[in-house]
Amino acid sequence: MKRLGMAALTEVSDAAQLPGYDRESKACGIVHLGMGAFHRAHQAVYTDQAMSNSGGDWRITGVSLRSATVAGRLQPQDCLYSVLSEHGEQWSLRVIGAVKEVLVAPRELAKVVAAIAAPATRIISLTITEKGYCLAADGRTLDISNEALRADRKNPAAPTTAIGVLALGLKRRKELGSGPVSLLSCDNLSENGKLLATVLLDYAAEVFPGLVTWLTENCTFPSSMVDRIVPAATPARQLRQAGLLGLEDAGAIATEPFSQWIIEDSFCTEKPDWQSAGVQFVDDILPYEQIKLRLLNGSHSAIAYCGLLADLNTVDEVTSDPCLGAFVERLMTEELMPSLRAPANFDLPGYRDELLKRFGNTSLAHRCQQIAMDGSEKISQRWLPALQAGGQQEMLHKALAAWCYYVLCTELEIDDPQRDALLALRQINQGLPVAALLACARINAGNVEHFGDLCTELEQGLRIIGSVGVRVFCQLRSYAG
Ligand code: CS2
Repeated sequence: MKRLGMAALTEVSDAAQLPGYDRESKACGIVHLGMGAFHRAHQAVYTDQAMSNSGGDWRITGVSLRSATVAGRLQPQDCLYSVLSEHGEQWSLRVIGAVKEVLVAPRELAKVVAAIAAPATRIISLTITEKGYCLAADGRTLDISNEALRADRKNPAAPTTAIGVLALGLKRRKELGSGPVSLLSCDNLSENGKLLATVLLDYAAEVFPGLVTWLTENCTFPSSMVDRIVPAATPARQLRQAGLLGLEDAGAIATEPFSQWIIEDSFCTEKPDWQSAGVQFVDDILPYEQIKLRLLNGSHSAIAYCGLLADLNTVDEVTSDPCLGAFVERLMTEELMPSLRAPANFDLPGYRDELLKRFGNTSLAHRCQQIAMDGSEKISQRWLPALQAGGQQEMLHKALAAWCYYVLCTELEIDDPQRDALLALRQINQGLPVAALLACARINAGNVEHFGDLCTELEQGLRIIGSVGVRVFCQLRSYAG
């Protein structure tokens, strides 16, 4: 089978939609840090559609911060790749042309810096995941004890962290007089734009003090809420997708039909015609972020940990399990929904119903293991605000118990920036170090009321999971006290 690329575009199957613009004539306007599947199935698709609708020089220079895998897959096919959206019988396939090149920061730092500093670059967007922000235990400021960041602070001309690379590029931009740039965070963190501004300014204040005023005068940091479920690609699924496309595609991504992007309207530069591609611009992003983070991501994490303990592999297997499915629905309806302040006319029950359908999408085969990753970073974004909101929390505590059990009482693989600390807690044989574990997830006596009671309840929960299993545990009406 031939491979996808500019020369093979005419051989793409009729079932696939092609970029609706002349690719070669479009220059880059966006630098994106973090070229994972999520960016390629979300922001890049909106940008592709915006250029099809209204033109503009908005192609994307992608930057991988660590691995050369994505560059190795995309460069040989002129950075073209296909996105399959699928739910049951319904599917559609399109080839995305928005990405112009993929740079690998560890080996091409000078090019990355030049791209950030180029006058043509008007937007720098990021999907660097929660841990990329290097947040301290307070969840709001830069973690100066972070090892990679410490190395960057010592040697800011050769950074490896996203923050270090961004700061170096922006310093160059200032020196060249290339003008303002909008910095757009697309990660699952509440008020992601504010957090990005804080960590970047904290870092700059220490290593490039002369940059701080320039940043405040030349950059804005719109927050945004991004939503599309994008499971990690598998070779088997890519093979099937190649069959639909009629060409081999090493960058193939499969996702769901649903996609949403809500952005705070605070750009200091022009932007692509994203609105025509379905992006919603709002003045106050917070309620939308909270709804998505708590109801989608909060439920997702509960599904992942309960699913792993029940020996289930995928999200749809968990939500179709009679005990766990009912548990997830109660968590959403009885606890997470009441903790939220929805904007006027927002249909929260409708949103939940749609989420349950999305979770039930068997085409995605979204693995619990993928969502379980980086729990120590995700939990404070997804569960802590609901813990702090008061009200009924029985299910939420059970979800938290499932995470604690997974870390402390199983042999299951842990993929987490605090892996070493979590494994050390797993080794402790005397008692259950629940409080120490919660502290790793930024939950402590300082930010949650009745923290001691919570720990006692969780310890009891862990024992119950150990004796009756997670399914029965999740069904128990009340066990605390
Ligand atoms: C998931 C998210 O992996 C995870 O932690 O909860 O990636 C989720 O699929 C997206 O935020 C959906 O928009």
